[in-house]
Formats: sequence, structure tokens, C-alpha cells
Amino acid sequence: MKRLMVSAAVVISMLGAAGCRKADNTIKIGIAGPMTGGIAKMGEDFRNAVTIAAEEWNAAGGVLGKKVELLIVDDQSDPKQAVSIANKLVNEGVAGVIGHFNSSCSIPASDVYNRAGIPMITPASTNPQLTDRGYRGAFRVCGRDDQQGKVAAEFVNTELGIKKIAIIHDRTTYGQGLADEFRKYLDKGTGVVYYGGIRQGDNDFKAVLTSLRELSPELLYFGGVYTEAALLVKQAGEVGLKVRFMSGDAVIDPKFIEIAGANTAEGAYLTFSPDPVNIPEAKGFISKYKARFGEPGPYAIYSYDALNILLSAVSEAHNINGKSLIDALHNKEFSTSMGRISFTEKGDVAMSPYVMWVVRNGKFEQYR
Ligand code: ABU
Repeated sequence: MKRLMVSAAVVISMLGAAGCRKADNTIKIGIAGPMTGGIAKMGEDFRNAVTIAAEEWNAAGGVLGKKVELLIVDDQSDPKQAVSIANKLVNEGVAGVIGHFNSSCSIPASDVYNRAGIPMITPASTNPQLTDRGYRGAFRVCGRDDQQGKVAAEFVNTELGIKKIAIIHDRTTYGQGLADEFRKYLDKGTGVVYYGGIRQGDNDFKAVLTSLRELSPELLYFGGVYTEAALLVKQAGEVGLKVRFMSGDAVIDPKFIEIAGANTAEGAYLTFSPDPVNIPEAKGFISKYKARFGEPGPYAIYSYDALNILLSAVSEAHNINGKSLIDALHNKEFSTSMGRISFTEKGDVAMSPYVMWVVRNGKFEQYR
């Protein structure tokens, strides 16, 4: 029977109450992400998408003759919590993990999964370190920040011709890492008039935005997630800082426009992968998701594909031995709702095109 859980504590206390481990009549997969906290909307998309995938597998008979059981756990976007729940998932005997969402969680949790010899596939962690540290079982179905930072900088260099830029990041592995990649690829003649960090979770950025007014940047680039991005855009308007805004994949969520306000968010540039609505294989998932949960967030389809890939690897390997699964993930090409996916030696997707998106008429659309 499929069992959905929202915290590792629940898993452990249920085992304690039962006094012994349940017989292995299911294939257990860990699902780890921010189910609560500032970016819980991303966690909700993640949970919804993997639920659809697991239900489809189970309706078709499961895998290796067993039902798929998801152990859904909440890392609260907190690296320490991520390590703690990673250990709990390993102790639960999961075959592999889909997660985590934040790079700052996926990277330390990958130490745990690597020691246990089981695969992890993150749908969303884009910081290069995740797959640059030589862990054979660490995979991602999304791109990398050295790729999206470069695309953003080249857009500024060639399309916008902007010469004065302010860069703000949220001091996280993802946010600061992305901001640094963006800065690295800017033309030499571009002036970075401000570079500094804000604190994730704060909600008043008027002091820094007011100080930027005197520097007259033409563009504000932000490395961080949609909550702080929306407040920065909104408050820039409130303090009279007229500046274009650009950020990355963690901002392309409808909540960004909702919090910032459609007029204020208009014209914001964001890097992300091409729109899946143009991919024929994605249509089935998108319509199923919409009918049940509403508009899918940006990483819903990645989460769905990540679980399908891991379960296909189980099916290919004919067992849930970690090494066999990791070999299958490295050796097989997978049919997904975003097309065919294979992994590089490092565990990155072989093809990862980033494109520029823009907020137009209150909606995200691909710039071209
Ligand atoms: N890539 C967007 C947000 C997740 C992360 O990498 O932290």
C-alpha cells in the first residue's frame, strides 16, 4: 500500500510503534524537499508530480512486481535537516532518492547517499558542486548554474548592452553561486557597481535598494529564490529605484508575479529551460497535473521525470542494489516527458539548454 509521509520523524515514530521493520513488499523511494518553509510551493509541486508518477507505475503493476512506496520527507530547505532526513531515508531502506530541491541541501545530503551507495536524482539543484565532486550516484535532471549564469551574462552582453549592473544574492550555495557565475561571464567593459548579499527570510530590503539609487544601475541581477526576488522588485519600485531585473530558475514561479504584483514584475528577465508546452511528450503530464492540482510550477515536470527515470533504472537493473541502479542510470537513455535524457560521466544531463524568459502581460513567456 502506498504510504505518503511529510516528515522523517513520522517514518521513525511509526517504525518505533510497530516495533519492527515492515516486510519489503514495496519498492521504497525517498522524496526529499522543502515541504514547508519559504519555498513550500516548490515542495508542493514536487510532491504532486511524484505522486502522479508513482500512481501511474502502480496502476501499471508497479516495478519488479512490487508497488512503489514514496517516503516523502521535509528538509525545510535546511542543510542540517537535509542530512538528518537523508540518514533516516537510508535507514528506511530506500532504493534511491529524488531530491533534494535546494543545492545547499542536496550537496551535504549527497555525502550520506554516497556512503550508503544509493542513487539520488535532484530535479532542481543547479549548483555545479553537486556533480563536480566525483560521486558516481549523484544525478540531476536540471541544468547547472555555470550554464545558466553564462546564458544570462551573454544576454546582457549582446542583447541589452548594459554597462552598469548591481548584483545581489541571498548568500546561499545556489544564490551566491549563480550570482558569481553571472558576474564571471560579463564583458570586461561592464561595471558591477554593487555586489552584496541579503539574508534569506528577511522581508525589508529598502535600505540596500535606496543606497543603489545613487549608483544608478541599469540592471539588478539577483541570485536567489522567488520570495526575496519578488520583494526586491516590489520595494525597488517603492523607493524609486528604476532598474531592470534579472534572475534565474528559482524565480520562475507564479508566486513571484503574485507577490511582486503583475505591473511591477513586468519585464523581469529569468533564465530557465525551454517551455515544456512546446514539447509533445510533455502534454500528457501537463494536462494531468492541471486537471488535478492546477498550473504546474517550473520544477513539477522535472520531479515527475526524475522519479520515472529512477523507476526505469530499477526495472532495467532487475534489482534495487545501489550499484546496479547507478550503473543503469549511467548506461541507459531514458524516454521522459521532456524528451530523451542520458547522463554524463559526472551525472549531469547530456543536453541542458538554458534560454531567457520574460514576464509579459503578467505571465512568464520564453523571450524567443
Ligand atoms: N536551482 C534552483 C533552486 C534550487 C537550488 O539549486 O538551490
